Amino acid sequence: MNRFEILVGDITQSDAEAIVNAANTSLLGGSGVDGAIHRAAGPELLEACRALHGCETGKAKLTPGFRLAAHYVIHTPGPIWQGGGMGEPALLASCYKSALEVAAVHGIRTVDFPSISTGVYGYPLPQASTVALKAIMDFLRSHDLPQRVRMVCHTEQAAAIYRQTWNLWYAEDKDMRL
Ligand code: AR6
Repeated sequence: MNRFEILVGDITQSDAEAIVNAANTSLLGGSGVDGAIHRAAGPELLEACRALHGCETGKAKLTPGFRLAAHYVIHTPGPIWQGGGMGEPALLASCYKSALEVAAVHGIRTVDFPSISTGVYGYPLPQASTVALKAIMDFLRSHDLPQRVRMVCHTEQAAAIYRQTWNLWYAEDKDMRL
């Protein structure tokens, strides 16, 4: 099994043990992938999120997946893009790292990510993909869990940008190849 893959799809349909939600700091739902995950998981997800009392940008918190095929949802609020000089890259990297740490601590073997911050929050995809792939690859190289991580892009165009970034930095990575 390749430890890392990039694919196109709807993350609410994922068969991974955990999916990551590009949330906001209230954790009380929203539009985009957050709205889609809440709709697919059912109202129990909102109740579970209420009990968490929010989450800081760059941190991550776990809930059950309820009606999703995924057993867990790992919620992480990404940074809002403000031009790149307000700590956005470090915060975005922290989202991926925190989500993977939560997964590892809970013994979760497979995790699917959406492209955090690149919708409503406006983070440009080329920059976001560089940060995302570095954070994921650094984590996988130093941890046995999760065994597999996938980037689930909503469009072929987004996946093409992730693949381009992959080819630029990681094409030599034989153990993790796509
Ligand atoms: N599966 C996979 N990816 C998806 C899906 C899906 N079903 N739907 C959208 N995307 P966004 P953000 C992609 O806006 O930028 C919410 O209101 C989408 O194409 O969902 O982190 C939250 O509550 C894009 O590339 O998240 C926050 O307030 C990516 O998911 C705010 O939006 C992220 O887009 C968070 O904004």
